[in-house]
Amino acid sequence: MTKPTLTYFDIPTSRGEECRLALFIAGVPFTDERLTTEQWQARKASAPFGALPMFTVEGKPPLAQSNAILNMLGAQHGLLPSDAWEAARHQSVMMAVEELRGLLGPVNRIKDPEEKKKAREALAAGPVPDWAANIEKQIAGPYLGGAALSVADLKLFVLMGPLTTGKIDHIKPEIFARFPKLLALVDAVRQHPKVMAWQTR
Ligand SMILES: N[C@@H](CCC(=O)N[C@@H](CS)C(=O)NCC(=O)O)C(=O)O
Repeated sequence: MTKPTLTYFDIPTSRGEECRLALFIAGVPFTDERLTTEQWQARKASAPFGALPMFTVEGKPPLAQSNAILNMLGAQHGLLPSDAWEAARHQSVMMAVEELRGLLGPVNRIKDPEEKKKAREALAAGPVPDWAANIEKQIAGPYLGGAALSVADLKLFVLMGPLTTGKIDHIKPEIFARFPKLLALVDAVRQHPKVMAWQTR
């Protein structure tokens, strides 16, 4: 059996990074395939939904959609609760991460700096803190479900890392000060020994 392959771009962020983190933490040996834009354009038509990440396991067609990949890895490797209701609650948070990405993504692609600033400030004034307030209510602490790390924690961490460290212009990290559980979750994942090992490998 050959190793599974996680295909994404060579960037330490977003949907591919959360899948790589899950694989690394689960201890699954995998081929970390990183495509250039040109390589991706040549393969885009063959991806199930024309987007990355994509997870390929011998004998099966490629699996796409970050949440589907994370759900499968989580269920296989103890990174999702075994209780079906609690697992579904974790999945609802992962879907909420995708909803926020759906708001942030189009703004990231705005070319005009003034227009981008205005759009980001508008998100920071309402939709982003409203989203964070809903997530805050879901967190048991330190992780989403309590003491056990899950794929939903990894997804929240990958999304929130840049937002809480001022890496997204015009979205000030201070807007998250009202959400101590969310900040503590991000810190707990950042300090997890395997997350640190992945980031310093
Ligand atoms: N819902 C999908 C979204 C996938 C997606 O938008 N991927 C982006 C990168 S994060 C992509 O492949 N962009 C390049 C393209 O669409 O050609 C998921 O969660 O995996």
